[in-house]
Amino acid sequence: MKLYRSQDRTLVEENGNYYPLDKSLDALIALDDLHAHLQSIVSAATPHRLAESLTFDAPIGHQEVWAAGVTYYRSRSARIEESKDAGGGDFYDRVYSADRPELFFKATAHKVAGPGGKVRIRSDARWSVPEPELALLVNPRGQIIGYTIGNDMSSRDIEGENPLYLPQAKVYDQSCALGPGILIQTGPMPPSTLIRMEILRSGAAEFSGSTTLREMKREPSLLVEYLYRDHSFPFGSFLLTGTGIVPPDDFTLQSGDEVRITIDGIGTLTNQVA
Ligand code: DO4
Ligand code: MG
Repeated sequence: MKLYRSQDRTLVEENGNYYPLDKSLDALIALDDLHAHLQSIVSAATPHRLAESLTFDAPIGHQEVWAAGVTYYRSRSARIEESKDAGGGDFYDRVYSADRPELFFKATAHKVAGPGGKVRIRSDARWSVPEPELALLVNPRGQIIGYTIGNDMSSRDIEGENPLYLPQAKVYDQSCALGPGILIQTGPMPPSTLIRMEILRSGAAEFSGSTTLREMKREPSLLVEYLYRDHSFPFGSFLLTGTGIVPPDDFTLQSGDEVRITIDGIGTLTNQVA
């Protein structure tokens, strides 16, 4: 079952049928057992076939979006390379193997683009990339209740110049995209789950890459355990789990590029670069 937001309504989808809900996303995420609640609605209601023209909004309410970093070997190597003049070899290598993960604040709803919306590159950045990531939906009690697709847009030149610039490299208007819907599932995603990214320029593929969740070094539940330690989230949170796909160093995003991120079982998140 997948949860969607469309024109300020919430909907649950199963087998191509959509069922309107009478609760906000915030209220749904706070429920004791969201999966059971949605299942009871799907079993009791008459399905609606949606009009073709329906568009989906970012599936976020008042949740904060956080992100984990350097959870894939590919991310570790790319960061070491981009920050070598700033001594990056050491601190990225250390965080890759340390018990404590890298966790950083990424966005609130205001900074998040939905499916079909525009993501942005910073006006003062020269080297920008999308980061395709599995996003966990975590309820206020620290339980993972769903999964969606996240794009952790990043300014690699700013991040590489000095690690203390990370918040500026990562957090700005439309620096994050989420969607299209949230797969509501309490069990883990299979390690074989494929994450794919394609970047189109003038309609032609400029970059494509893939990875699987098996390549992720850390357990999602442990990332959540660190995030929720001494830290409360009354509306729950989204946690991006890091990127395992990094375009080559001579690639930078341009205005007009289209970023397509697909995760097995969830769908495809498509955004244009403003
Ligand atoms: O350490 C910088 C950010 C890492 C990151 O965003 C990632 O690995 O996905
Ligand atoms: Mg990232």
